[in-house]
Amino acid sequence: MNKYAENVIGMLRKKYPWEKEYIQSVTEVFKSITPVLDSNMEYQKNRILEQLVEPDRSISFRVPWKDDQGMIQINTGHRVEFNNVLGPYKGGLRFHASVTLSIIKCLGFEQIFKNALTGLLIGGGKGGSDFNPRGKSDNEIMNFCQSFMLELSKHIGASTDVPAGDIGVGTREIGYLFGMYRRITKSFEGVLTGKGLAWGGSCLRPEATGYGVVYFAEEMLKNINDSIKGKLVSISGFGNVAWGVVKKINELGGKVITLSGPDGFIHDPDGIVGDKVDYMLAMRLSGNDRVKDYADKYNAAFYPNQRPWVVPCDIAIPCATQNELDLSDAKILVKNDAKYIVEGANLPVTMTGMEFLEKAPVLYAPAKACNAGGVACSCFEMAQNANFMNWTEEEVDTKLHQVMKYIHDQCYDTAVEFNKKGNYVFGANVAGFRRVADAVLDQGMA
Ligand code: NDP
Ligand code: 2IT
Repeated sequence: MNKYAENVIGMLRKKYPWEKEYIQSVTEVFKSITPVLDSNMEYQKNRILEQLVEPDRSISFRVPWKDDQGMIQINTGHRVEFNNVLGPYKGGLRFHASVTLSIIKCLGFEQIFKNALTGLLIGGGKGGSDFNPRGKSDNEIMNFCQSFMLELSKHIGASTDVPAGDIGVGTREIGYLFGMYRRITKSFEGVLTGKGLAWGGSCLRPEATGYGVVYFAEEMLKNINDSIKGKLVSISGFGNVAWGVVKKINELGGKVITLSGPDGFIHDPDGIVGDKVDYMLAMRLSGNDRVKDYADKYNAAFYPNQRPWVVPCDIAIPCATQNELDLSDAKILVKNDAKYIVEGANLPVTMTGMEFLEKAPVLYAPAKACNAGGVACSCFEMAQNANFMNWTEEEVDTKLHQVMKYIHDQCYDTAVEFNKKGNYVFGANVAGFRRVADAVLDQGMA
């Protein structure tokens, strides 16, 4: 690694020794950008890395709410506004018991470069809470969202910071959050994305992340004269991203044969097609964190407490959460002749898994490049809201396709420029970093 980058990581380790996830994501990006830092001293002279690793501001707050028994519950909320050199802070809200400030900073850091890769005008941010939506009633979810927004509303706005969904936050939660923002501020504006279609949402936003992942994969395969048609695809998760991936893979003639949840995975050799795809949505909305229900209903095999990567496939697409595919999973996939690993979730592959995949005979696409379709569509939603207009499904889909091809080509071309053809991790990190870092230089923050 470049010496300057090493020093900045050392400084982070000293200052925030408990932020392991955050430091991991910074290290991963800094490893890649070594040749750029080596060849351009302007970045070091202007202390660009120090400027990027310290968020513009990070807000943590208490979220009190009442459960259905009338008991007061307390959770912690966060919003990290990382960097707005390319546009309003933009990134999702995650509600999950595992949320900590370190995880939000790690996701927010990734988001800066992901958003930069889209070529659109969006900066980087992320937020969330350790609130666990599993098993909560609709009323409890609403109470929590309203209390969360009571504080968050002081910090966000259509041209300052625009949150969206992530794990545990879908259209229902965005609805409660948006309703409370509107009541507090009297303002009906594009302050959140992922809204319902009837009240300012964009068509295809629910599908956009998953569709984008598959559009990216399609470009990657096309580039070596291959296609999705006839491919066996293993995925993890059964949430929003997984659902979009399944729909688009089916449309392009591939076959998805696995899904997973915290309870284990299912293997359905007939493919997740027809009403099985709708059933994914029903399972998600049921509030049960079980994928076994699918196996019971459709007579598929269920493997408790295991991950789906043992099933032979051509394409593996992790779509659940961070660090869900480790070195041993990566080795099994390669041994079983998987040719493409495409990240639907954010940071799903562990550091050692990544290092192995970068050298393995596979094409490996990192999340910040291939799951950027969600945030890109969020930006389309902001544009529609700013103009009080709605675009058609065809318009949104065409633009989404263009953005994903643009991201693919940037990653590919940047890797070629540095003699690392086919290394999408390198291409994504360098292309994203250069756009942000050069904007910081142009805007004279140093
Ligand atoms: P959902 O909440 O719709 O689904 C998440 C899925 O992952 C659920 O099946 C969930 O089960 C499972 N999951 C969550 N945490 C864990 C865990 N610790 N162990 C095992 N399983 C887990 O979220 P999304 O589909 O929106 O998000 C999935 C991934 O995609 C995340 O990494 C997210 O950051 C990323 N992403 C999402 C975008 C979006 O637009 N929604 C955009 C870009 C990336 P359970 O809840 O029961 O734990
Ligand atoms: O990780 C992500 O890119 C998201 N959760 C979507 C962010 C957004 O603002 O749409």
